[in-house]
Parts: sequence; C-alpha cells; structure tokens
Amino acid sequence: MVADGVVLIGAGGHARVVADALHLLGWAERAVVLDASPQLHGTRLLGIRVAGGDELLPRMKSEGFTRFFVAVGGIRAFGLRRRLFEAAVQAGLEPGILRHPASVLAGSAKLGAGSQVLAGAIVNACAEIGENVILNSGSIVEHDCWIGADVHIAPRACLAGGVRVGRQVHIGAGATICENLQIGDRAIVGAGAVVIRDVPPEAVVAGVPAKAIRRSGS
Ligand code: JB2
Repeated sequence: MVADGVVLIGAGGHARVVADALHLLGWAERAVVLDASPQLHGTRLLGIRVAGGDELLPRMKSEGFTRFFVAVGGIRAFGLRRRLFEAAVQAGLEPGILRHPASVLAGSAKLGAGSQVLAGAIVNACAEIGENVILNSGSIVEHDCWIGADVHIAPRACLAGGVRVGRQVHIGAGATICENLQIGDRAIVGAGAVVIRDVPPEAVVAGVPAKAIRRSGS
C-alpha cells in the first residue's frame, strides 16, 4: 500500500519531464505511471513503474494513490488531456499541482488544480492559471494574465502582461503574445510567432507578425 502516491497518466516525452520533476520533489518513490500502450506495461519511466493502462484508474485510490497528473502534452492532445483529467477525478483522485523547484511563482499568482509549472517558468503577479495547464520550460506568464483550462504554453513562449487565453489553447515554443491581447478557445499559436492582435477561437496563427493560416482541427 502506497501512502499519498502520485499517478502519472502517460509515459511519453512530456511524462519524462514530469517524472524528472517528481524525482526532484521527492515524490517519485510513491509514483506510478499508466499508459495506453501495452508494450510499455511492466517497463519503467525514469525508474517509475508503468503499471498498466487507464483501466487501473478506478483502483488506484484503494491502493493509496491520492493525486494525479495528466502527463500527455502534445499539440493534438487537448481533448485527450481533458478526458484523462475527468477520468482520474471520476476515479476519486485529486489533481496535483506541480511546481518545479527551479520555477518562479509570484506570491499573488494563482495556480489551478492539475497545473504544471516546469523548469525555469515564471508566473508573475496576479496571474491566474486554470485547471490542467502546462507552463513548459522557460515560459513566461506576466502579471495579470488569465489562462483557461487545458492550455499548453510551450517552452520559452512569453505572454506579456494582461493577456487572456481561452480553454485548450496551444502557444508554440518561443512565441510572444503582446500585452492585453485575447487568444480564443482552442486556438493554436505557431512556434516563434509574434502575436500583435487578438486571435479568434479555433484560429491557427503563425509568423511575425502572426497571421491566420487555417482553423484548428482542420
Ligand atoms: O488515453 C491514454 C493515452 N493516449 C496516449 N491514456 C494513457 N494513460 N496514455 C495515453 N497515451 C500515451 O501518451 C501514449 O501511449 C504515449 O506513450 C504517450 C504520448 O507520448 P508522446 O511522446 O507521443 O507525446 P507527449 O504528449 O508525451 O509529448 C509531446 O508533447 C510534449 C509537450 C512531445 O511532442 C514532446 O516532445 C513535447 N515536449
């Protein structure tokens, strides 16, 4: 029986980043991984046992696991991340909050359940981060930003002050969003883009300055 154990959902690239942070936080000894790929069952992810698939979720709580992280992070994975989050909550687990020891969080910032603030990320004053959000390595979320559920801010992306980001948005690596702009639900901002105007829901924008190139999901 594990006391106060952590369930990682997913065993791919993003999960390795999360697992490494769990080691640094001293949580890895009481962690287990679930992954959809049967080939991974019985293997280890940075030393953490991959016990099986999501069919094990309903019995995790009775085995002493209390918290979970959705450790699938890819650009196409927003709906999947939401489904996995809800399945784990349904199974009686609580979404954890992951703050990498080398991240910086302002005292007045708020982190939603299940959020992950990874190495070198900065969340500044009065920013509000939603549920199940990934603030990836070196990303900057400036003062008074508001980030909706299931958003992924990729490495080195920078949101200037007062930016509002809807649900299930992907902000690509190294992108910059200028002050006070709004990014609509399920929009995708390409890597390296510089966004100088609001982005409508489900738009895909890229370039400098960023322009719409298609709709997300199309
Ligand atoms: O329903 C599922 C499920 N679907 C896929 N349940 C569980 N428990 N696991 C699932 N998976 C598993 O997620 C796959 O079997 C696979 O092992 C893993 C996804 O791994 P992958 O490396 O393809 O993606 P990722 O989301 O971990 O990482 C991507 O996104 C990161 C943000 C990569 O592009 C990374 O390079 C990137 N940094």
